[in-house]
Amino acid sequence: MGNSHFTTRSAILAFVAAAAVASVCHAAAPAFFGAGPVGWGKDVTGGTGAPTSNIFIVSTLADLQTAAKKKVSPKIIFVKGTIDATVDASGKSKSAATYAAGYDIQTYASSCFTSDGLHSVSSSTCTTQKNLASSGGNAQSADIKIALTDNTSLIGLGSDAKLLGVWISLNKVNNIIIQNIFFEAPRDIFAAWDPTDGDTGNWNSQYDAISVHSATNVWVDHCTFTDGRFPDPSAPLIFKRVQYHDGLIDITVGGDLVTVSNNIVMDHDKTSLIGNGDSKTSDRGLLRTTYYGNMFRRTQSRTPRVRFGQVHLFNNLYYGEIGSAATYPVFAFIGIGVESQIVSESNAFEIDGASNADFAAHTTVIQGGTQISDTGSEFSSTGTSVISGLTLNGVAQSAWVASNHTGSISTVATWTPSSKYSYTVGSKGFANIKSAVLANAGVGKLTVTYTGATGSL
Ligand SMILES: *[C@@H]1O[C@H](CO)[C@@H](O)[C@H](O)[C@H]1NC(C)=O
Ligand SMILES: CC(=O)N[C@H]1CO[C@H](CO)[C@@H](O)[C@@H]1O
Repeated sequence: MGNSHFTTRSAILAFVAAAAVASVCHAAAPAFFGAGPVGWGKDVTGGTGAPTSNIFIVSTLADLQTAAKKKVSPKIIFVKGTIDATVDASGKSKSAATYAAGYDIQTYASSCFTSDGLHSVSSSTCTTQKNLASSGGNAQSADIKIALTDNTSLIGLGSDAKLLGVWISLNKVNNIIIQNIFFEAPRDIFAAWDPTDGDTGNWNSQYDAISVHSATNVWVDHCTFTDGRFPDPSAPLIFKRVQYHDGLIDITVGGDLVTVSNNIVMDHDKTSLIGNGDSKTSDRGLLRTTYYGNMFRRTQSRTPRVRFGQVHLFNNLYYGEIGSAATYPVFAFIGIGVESQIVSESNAFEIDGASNADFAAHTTVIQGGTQISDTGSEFSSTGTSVISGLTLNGVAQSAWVASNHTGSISTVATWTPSSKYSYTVGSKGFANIKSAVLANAGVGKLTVTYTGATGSL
């Protein structure tokens, strides 16, 4: 309360077509939350200014595919209602058989690996299963992948636009807006077991809700992301729990100039990866990303996990759970990876019932990095009262380092966000940050209408 940037609950994005040209405006949006992207993605315009021939309203996966493939620019794709890529046109759930009849994950696992999962073995059954996984994977990818083109906005109409099981691929494209959409994370039906990943192997999957791969100028705003109907604990146990999900918003291979704002990001493990390899030094100077006004709720890790990038986190609300009853127990909110340059300002961290040592163990994890700077973040183990003296980089620094971090970490910022772009830290203090984010984040907080003509699909 008391801060005008945060008190306006909803903004109206009205898209009204006049004559041949749609006037696309963010009318009446509050200065901070809705007007336009702040931060590294500040220059994003997406499909703004699209003529009506380049404006499409889609309600089916097929129409979304068609609209995405149109080679026109600038372009606006409005999503109306629910598009569910996990079911076929008759409403039947897609399964391995949909994409590769004869594939069975249990048969794949038992024919390709020793019973402890630690070693690969070969057999003709394994070869058959791997071939089916490969062709099935290609078929699933072609089915659920929506590759957007330059200068595109993908925006949910009203407050109930949903993309379920869809993979939005931003691959070598520039200038994209994604707004006001509920995303249920896609699942890779052909998840692969890697016995050499970690000490005891791991399942890995291919699809993110949104992949920013070598793409630049991207703004993801006022969306909701979740595993939804397919929470990780519902997956089968084969060696370990099968992990059908990859990231929600992953930024890799030279992705750059990205803003992720005002989203609810919840019930997921590997949430937002920035940089996918310690040896990818070509990412130096890139992967620049700003996150503000987001709620990360019951996310296990990577909010975000950063390599190389200058990453700015401000006014985000983190809500984690620990303990045996947690469905998505937090491993660590922020991953400090190789050459990462994270500047954190006025974030709110909540883990109910957590001790100071729990916060120290779960707020950050050092994964090859050497630096993080923070000012103004606060911690609460009750959801209301703030733990005094517990800071990310302040007096309790020794506790952070001692609890789980080998070596020391610099708390001095290596870059200054205000020298790169103008922004306002809208809320300060745990309670103000929490109430502002709860009031503003996620799908349905913008009211998006469009009454004009559309192009033909
Ligand atoms: C995207 O928009 C920019 C700025 O108007 C323009 O220069 C560029 O050619 C557009 N890209 C495509 C593929 O049309
Ligand atoms: C005490 C504590 O939180 N230990 C954790 C340190 O980090 C490793 C992984 O990097 C975890 O496995 C430990 O549980």
